[in-house]
Amino acid sequence: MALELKINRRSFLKAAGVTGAATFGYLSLNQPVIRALAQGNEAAGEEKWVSSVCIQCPAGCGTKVRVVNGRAVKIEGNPEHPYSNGKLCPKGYAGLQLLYDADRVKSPLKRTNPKKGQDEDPGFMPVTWDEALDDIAARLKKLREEGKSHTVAFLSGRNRGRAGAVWGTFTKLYGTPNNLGHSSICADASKKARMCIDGTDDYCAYDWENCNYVLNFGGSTLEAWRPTNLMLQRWAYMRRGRPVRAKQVMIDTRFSTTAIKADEWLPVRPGADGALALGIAHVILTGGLWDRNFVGDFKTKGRKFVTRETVAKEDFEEIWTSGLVDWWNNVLVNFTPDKAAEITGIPADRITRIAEEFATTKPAIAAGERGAGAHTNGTYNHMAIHALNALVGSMFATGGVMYQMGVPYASLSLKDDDYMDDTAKKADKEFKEHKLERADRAKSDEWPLASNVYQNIPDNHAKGEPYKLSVLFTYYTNPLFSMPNPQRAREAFKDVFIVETSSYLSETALYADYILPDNYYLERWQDDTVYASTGYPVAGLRVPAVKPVYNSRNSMEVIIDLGKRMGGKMGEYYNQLGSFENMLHEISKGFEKTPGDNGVSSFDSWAEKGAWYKKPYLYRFSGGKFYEWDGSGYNKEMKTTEEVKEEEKDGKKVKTTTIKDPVKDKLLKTKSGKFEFRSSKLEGLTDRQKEILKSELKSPEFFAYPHYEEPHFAGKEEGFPLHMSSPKMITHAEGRGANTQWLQERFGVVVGKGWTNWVELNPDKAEELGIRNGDEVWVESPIGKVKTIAVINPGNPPWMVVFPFEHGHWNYGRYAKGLGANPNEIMVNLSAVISAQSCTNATMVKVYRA
Ligand SMILES: Nc1nc2c(c(=O)[nH]1)N[C@H]1C(S)=C(S)[C@@H](COP(=O)(O)OP(=O)(O)OC[C@H]3O[C@@H](n4cnc5c(=O)[nH]c(N)nc54)[C@H](O)[C@@H]3O)O[C@H]1N2
Ligand SMILES: Nc1nc2c(c(=O)[nH]1)N[C@H]1C(S)=C(S)[C@@H](COP(=O)(O)OP(=O)(O)OC[C@H]3O[C@@H](n4cnc5c(=O)[nH]c(N)nc54)[C@H](O)[C@@H]3O)O[C@H]1N2
Ligand code: SF4
Ligand SMILES: [Mo]
Repeated sequence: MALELKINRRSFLKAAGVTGAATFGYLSLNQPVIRALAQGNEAAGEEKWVSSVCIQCPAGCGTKVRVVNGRAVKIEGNPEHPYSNGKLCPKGYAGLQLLYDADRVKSPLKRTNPKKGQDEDPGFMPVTWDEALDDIAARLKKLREEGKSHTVAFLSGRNRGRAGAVWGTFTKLYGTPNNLGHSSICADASKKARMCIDGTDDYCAYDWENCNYVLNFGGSTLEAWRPTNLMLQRWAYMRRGRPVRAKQVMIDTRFSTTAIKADEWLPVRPGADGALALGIAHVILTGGLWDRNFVGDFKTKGRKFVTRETVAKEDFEEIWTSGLVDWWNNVLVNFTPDKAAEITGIPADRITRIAEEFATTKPAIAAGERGAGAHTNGTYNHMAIHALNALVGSMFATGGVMYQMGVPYASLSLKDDDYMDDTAKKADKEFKEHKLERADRAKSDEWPLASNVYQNIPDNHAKGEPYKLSVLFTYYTNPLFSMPNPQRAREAFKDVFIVETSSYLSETALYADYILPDNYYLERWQDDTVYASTGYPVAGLRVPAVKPVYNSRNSMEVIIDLGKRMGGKMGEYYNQLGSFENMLHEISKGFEKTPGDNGVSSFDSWAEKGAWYKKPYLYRFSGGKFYEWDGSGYNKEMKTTEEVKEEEKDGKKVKTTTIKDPVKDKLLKTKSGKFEFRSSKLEGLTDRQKEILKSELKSPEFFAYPHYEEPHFAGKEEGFPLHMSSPKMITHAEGRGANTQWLQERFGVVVGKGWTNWVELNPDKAEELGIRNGDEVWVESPIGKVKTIAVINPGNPPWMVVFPFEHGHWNYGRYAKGLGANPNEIMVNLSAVISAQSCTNATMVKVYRA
């Protein structure tokens, strides 16, 4: 440290030629000398660096935690983790403040006031872990005996690694179908859209490093999306780190940071992304610009699609796609750039130019996230966007789109199936036979393809349909805050017995009957497999950096402990399993067979390095064919094979032919084994399911195609004039970051605001409304109004009101409580068809001075 300590901060910055402005922000903190200066001279005593993984967003960046005398004093990016590469986003560095937050829940708490409400004091009383868990186990056992096990629900949000499996096993053995997630308030529209047309129910992974043109429909590359930290690094590489600079086109309803930094911003009308994508598809097809290797061609060479002229099916031969001619004849034939311009507000000649650039500047990617998705038509928007990737041949191509490969964990030797007793088996059977529904109604005829319908749970419970809930466990999710119109949950959940696992006094915690505080992420063991992003698999590991500061326990261990207390077959299973830590040891045995690129091949080496990963991505589309990695290159063609077997059966020779289609099995998992412009998944719904879906659509005849479905906006008919969107800031950590002082200080980096959120208004609109910068204003929707501060932003279109998410907590500790306003309080609960994506961008409001 001696060298660094001799340099004072100012003279160093001068010598390095760095201006004050350039050191502002997080990137500068990665430079080793500044880092050393920031750490100061506190290194006396025992020092160690422990590997962990950040969890302030779903990126899962590997970290290194500097621990001095048992206290964590610094978090940095883990250079061994391929997402971090030694770097973090601003939130990652700020994690220490949450660890040492004085308002953390310090021990298990039991409610003494049976009345629940926003203004009710729960009268929490500290209890021991044994008291709490025995009491909860007794309640759960009684419900089981009464035949009501299905009324117990487990609601989880930020599940990482094996956490989802832990909840899955508990619900399965207990006998409830209610293992519920939060993905419908997150980003299910893009996942379900892909499932409908290319067969994979997941986000895409993208080869950004090799991509030359990005059409981004509402994915907030420089502020959110995922994995945020890696996206920031890739953006820099695409723009400055290589000889060919990739072009970035940002399609957003606001002049976001990404839009500011992109080459072009297309200020699309809210919910109109699907129309833009169709206009682009029309230009690609009429211009003869589609990828012939992937899509195929007319039998007559040189022929193109012609506006307003249908095509005979037999005239076109598709290769890796299906349904193109049907899609053209039904949807695209009249969907000219002029039509797209009318809907999107983007001039037709600009749409044409962008389409031509996109199709000719290869490799190109069309992507996006909640911007295009969080609308009633969000699933169809994403189908239309994703279809562009097929048209230009980007599926599995270098610089294109991939799917995330899984981590080769060893499976547990203990099989939960063997420990299902009669109650568990009955619940499982009845659910599979549709006699029993989930509390959110996902998988019912109304939502057959939805993974979750989180935002409807309060209404379903209130109506008693499918039934009333008795017990609700919440893990890493805050339904009383993060869903649209959370008043519904505040009312409905008054009579539900809630067990909350948060380490913070969240809004949901105020309704809890028990709080079982989880260890903070720097205090616990937990694996962390990445979401779709790199394509190749990555598994991080959280190693406890410090001993729990308070009397908290890892929720994963707590649920296993609770399982043991349940007795019977369930108890047996959990006694055999032992602990979550055992589970991690066992799954890590998979690394013995497949060592990571950094040499990780055991639990110990995983814990030391903090990450296992294995490159490269195994599949590649090139020159019209699919190839698989054979150890040295993409040399193995993925060909369909026929295996004919002759067997003797009952004295007769029987011939069986097995067709193996590796592309269909591994990549394009649709019914046709192709990328489907006409979705067999949607056409394959039951008659009843189709009837319900079509009844929701304005264009029911197009239900199986990527198409523009006119969005519904709450408040439009009642005359509310302005569209409200509620995006994430780079300093925002989902609904759980408002207690981080460092981030709050500069929460609105671009607008220069801290410790609050705000609404952004266009200057002309503000003048019309008599509102000045900094004025207190009411934002009112059909369901209520909230007060916040106006920010006049010349980049904001006149029809938009931008209202960032994060604030408006009525609990959550001294730093968060009472700051700003929660846009969800005035957001009407709408869900997109098919995916049940909750529509964060579909409420209309009025704004006036307070
Ligand atoms: N900093 C930060 N990063 C995060 C998270 C976080 O909490 N903080 N959370 C993570 C999670 S859980 C998720 S799901 C992802 C979400 O990542 P994103 O989907 O990228 O995030 P959002 O901010 O919800 O929305 C993206 C953009 O959509 C725009 N938009 C709104 N309406 C429309 C529209 O009609 N059309 C178009 N084209 N754009 C529109 C918004 O202005 C915003 O810029 O982010 C992840 N990354
Ligand atoms: N207006 C608006 N609303 C949105 C969004 C938006 O952009 N705008 N984004 C949506 C999206 S993309 C998402 S993913 C959701 C997120 O919404 P939620 O699923 O509700 O997630 P969070 O709001 O982050 O709440 C997480 C909860 O976890 C608790 N918690 C924190 N640390 C720990 C821990 O270590 N252990 C445990 N067990 N609990 C912990 C916190 O107390 C908090 O109550 O919000 C959605 N809502
Ligand atoms: S991108 Fe997400 S996981 Fe990575 S450092 Fe930032 S908040 Fe943490
Ligand atoms: Mo999310």
